[in-house]
Amino acid sequence: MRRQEAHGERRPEMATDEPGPEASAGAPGQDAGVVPGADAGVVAAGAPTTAVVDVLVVGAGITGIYALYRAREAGFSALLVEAGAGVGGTWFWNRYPGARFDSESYTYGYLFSEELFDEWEWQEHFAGQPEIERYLNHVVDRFDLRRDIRLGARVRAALYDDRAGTWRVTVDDGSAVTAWFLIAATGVLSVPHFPDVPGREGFQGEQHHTGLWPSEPVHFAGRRVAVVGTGSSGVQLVPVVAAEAASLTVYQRTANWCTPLNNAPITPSEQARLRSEFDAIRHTLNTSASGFLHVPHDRATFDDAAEERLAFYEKMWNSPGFSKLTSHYTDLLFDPAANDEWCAFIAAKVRSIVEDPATAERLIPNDHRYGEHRPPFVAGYYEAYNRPNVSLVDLKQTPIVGVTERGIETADGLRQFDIIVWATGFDFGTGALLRMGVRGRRGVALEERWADGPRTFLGVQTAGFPNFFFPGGPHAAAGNNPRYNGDQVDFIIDLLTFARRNGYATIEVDPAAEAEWTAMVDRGATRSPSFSEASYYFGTNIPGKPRRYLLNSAGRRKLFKEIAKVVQDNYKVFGLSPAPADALTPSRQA
Ligand code: NA7
Repeated sequence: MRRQEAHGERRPEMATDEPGPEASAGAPGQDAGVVPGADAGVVAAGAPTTAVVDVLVVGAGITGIYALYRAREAGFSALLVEAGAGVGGTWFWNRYPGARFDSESYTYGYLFSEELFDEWEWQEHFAGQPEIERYLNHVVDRFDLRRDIRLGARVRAALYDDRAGTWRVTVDDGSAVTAWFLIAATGVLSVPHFPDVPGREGFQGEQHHTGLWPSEPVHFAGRRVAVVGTGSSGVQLVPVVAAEAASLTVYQRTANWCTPLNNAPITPSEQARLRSEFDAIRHTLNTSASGFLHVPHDRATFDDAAEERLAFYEKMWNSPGFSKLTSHYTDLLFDPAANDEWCAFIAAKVRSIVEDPATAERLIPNDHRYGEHRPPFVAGYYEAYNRPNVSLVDLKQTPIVGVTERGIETADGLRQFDIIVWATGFDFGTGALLRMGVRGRRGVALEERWADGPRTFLGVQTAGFPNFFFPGGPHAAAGNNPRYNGDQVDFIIDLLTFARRNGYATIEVDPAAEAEWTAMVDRGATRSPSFSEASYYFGTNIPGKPRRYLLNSAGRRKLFKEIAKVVQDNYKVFGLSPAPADALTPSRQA
């Protein structure tokens, strides 16, 4: 048997008369010669050929990197394939000027290693994209993960082989991978959405999507620029472009309740405090409902007198990032009157910042309350409209008619541009999973099974797709994403380890448990506090997409509770079965 260089650690117990990886990968249906934890004779990462691994991770974002780390630490052979030319996922693709965290840097990064936490000094409370990308590259090198990462490799198809119990995954670099377990860490904001505007392809200038930003710098200086979209990405980009471009025209369909991010450098004494409080920080982040460090408030709006409320709102306005949601009055999202007061406060701020009253009015939302859409956090956004080179077009009054070779035509005429930036969002939640050619038992397509929206158990598995997991996908988070996604990765790797220890190779969730979790998500989505149906969390920004809730409406505590129950019950909710009869016994026990 020709054995190629193993990319994982060499397994001394692997006898040479065992079926080779090429045979296994070439025809898993006839040759199920590998079980999890047993031989994983795989090829070097980067080689466009065939590999066999215990765990194949798709996506080198923050979740995928962690899944690779955990899988390897648990003794599984693992490979990660990533479509991008670098690691980082969202933080690789969204490299537009102004892109940055709006969760505190040290709450978003990894917590599995105190050494890592100690040695990486985030420069700002809310790091910008270049620093985030550097951090993720550092993690990959620090834990020697790069040797198991293949970049520039987009998954084209993932087929479950009923007979062998393995996944056969084909990648667009010409390679194929056979894996026992397939972990799609493909992200929720990874398929950019371009609006279906007539003539878009024919524009003769430059055009970019914030979520597909090129590595080479885009030069705005002296150019006429359009930014379409005023979600979190658009409002981060606008002040940066405004400072450089000859002119900037912002096309807004829906105004958002933007409040200041209140970023700042992390001082040496703060760095020292972060280090010394690592255990407490990790504990809070690993247990809090939101996955943030912010301390919840203990008062409701009308517990305070008008004057006290004003002082509190001022304090909130000046507080960092999401604390405006997590540390606000307890009834902010439950009592419309309470919410209206906060909105009135923000509206007054907008009017006080934006000099042109008509522009100010257009920037104030009139169709949703605070928290019904994902709130963006800004630095210099409203101020940008005071520059003479910046103007705002309200698409509700003058909708886009089309894009011509020279610019954007709205109901009130054509404006000419050198650059158009589409900050128009993503096919959230399910976009990437449904484009990966996933076929489960009996060839059933994931897009068929989810034709009416995703059905999941804990946002990690769907029935009929054994050994297929999707942490950080639909029904996953409702707070600081990496914390939820990390909980799911931990759960999955622990489950895989349990299965291996007990001689199981096939893991498939009970459809009844899936139905229950999905119904719970749907029920919660109609209750306060929830995002409105107009938000992309219901998929409504994508024409034809089923209107189903895509987050975990019950929150993290419910996830914890369910996980504890499942573990306590020895994972019985998952159908666990041994590998096909001719497969090897797992060689390693956890
Ligand atoms: P978002 O938040 O989905 O924002 C997309 C923006 O693009 C939003 O203002 C949309 O207006 C606008 N949009 C979408 N389609 C159109 C069309 N056809 N015409 C005009 N305007 C349009 O995406 P972001 O990238 O800003 O943020 C995504 C996430 O990244 C964010 O939530 C954070 O988690 C980080 P609409 O509101 O739909 O009227």
